[in-house]
Amino acid sequence: MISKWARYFLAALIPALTPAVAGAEGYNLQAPQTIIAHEIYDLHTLIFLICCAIFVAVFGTMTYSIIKHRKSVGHKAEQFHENTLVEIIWTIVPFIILIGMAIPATKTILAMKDTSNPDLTIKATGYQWKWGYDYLHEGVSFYSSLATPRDLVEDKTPDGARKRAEHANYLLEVDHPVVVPIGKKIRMIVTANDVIHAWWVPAFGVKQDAIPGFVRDTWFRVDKPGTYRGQCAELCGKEHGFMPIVVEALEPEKFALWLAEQKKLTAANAMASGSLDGKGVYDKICVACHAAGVAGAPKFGDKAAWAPRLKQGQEVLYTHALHGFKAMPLKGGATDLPDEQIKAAVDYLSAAGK
Ligand code: HEC
Ligand SMILES: [Cu+2]
Repeated sequence: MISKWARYFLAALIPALTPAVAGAEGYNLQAPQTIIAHEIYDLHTLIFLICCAIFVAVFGTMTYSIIKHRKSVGHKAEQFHENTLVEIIWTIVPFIILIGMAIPATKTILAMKDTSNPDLTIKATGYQWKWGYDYLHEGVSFYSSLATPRDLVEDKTPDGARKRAEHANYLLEVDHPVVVPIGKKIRMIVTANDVIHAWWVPAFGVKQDAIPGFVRDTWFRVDKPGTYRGQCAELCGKEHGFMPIVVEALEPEKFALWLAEQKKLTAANAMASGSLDGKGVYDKICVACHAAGVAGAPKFGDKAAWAPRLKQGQEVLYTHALHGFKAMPLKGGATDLPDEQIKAAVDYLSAAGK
């Protein structure tokens, strides 16, 4: 028979635990979106329940003993010093409990570390205080910074408190989110440029320290399109709270469009910063024919002349410029220039002809 006290104890404990076990929003981990996050979630629940069972067993026994066997009802203390059986039991039982928790936990950790055969590799670099992303083998790079207006953060706008409350993703929004395709294995390579940061997206079950001078990796595969939010999870300076992470998961077709668009932007940025100098190449080489429109060469900036050529698409123009086309000589005659430089010059010419 359960004593009256034990029943009171259980009656108090069960409602206190129900929200966490039932996964009520706000008390539990975020809804898992990847296999790993699911495994972590289930481990969390399992170990939490084991802890609860131990708690109930230990405190139940203790409370029962204290009340039932108290001195005032005339109970005399039992002596079991150097009782081998008891000592063996209280060594073996915790051992079994620990092994029972370690086996599933180790399986999950091994799965978390299995970054083999990714479909896409993205490098995330932590900076004080933003994230830089490089899509390796794709030539796409950008920085991702906090998009919440500074005035709102520093409470300089009138009625700031209300406006902050209306800002659904206050401090969890960025100018350029990381975009990934759904259903694909994404390998994240994580490092840092200055101090230690950590790339953390709770719904993916991913939390990886970003350490300067070291490269660590992790992976995830999201199945549902959507926007997932995370934060830097390593105290990294005064604006540690202002370098959130936003991951946009798109259908593969939409992702391909996005990637193509980014490639163009990245090439344009590289050109603007001088590393791919389309204008420089044009001024040195292509200008000879294209400035005035020599021998049927489409004139620089002449929209009517460029319109039908642009219609062919950039890839065709690259090929013609690289390999020659009718009176257009191979690489405009500058055969020693790398392909990328010629392509940059084509971009420069076609941008002017748009
Ligand atoms: C010796 C003169 C000459 C030079 C130098 C030259 N081009 Fe041309 N280019 C032409 C002529 C002529 C055409 C027109 C070919 C045609 O369609 O008949 C042309 C056409 C092109 C076209 C359009 C191809 C098409 O499919 O319509 C591109 C793009 C182009 N040139 C890029 C360049 C670039 C980039 C350079 C510098 C690296 C360059 N050209 C240097 C003569 C030149
Ligand atoms: Cu940080």
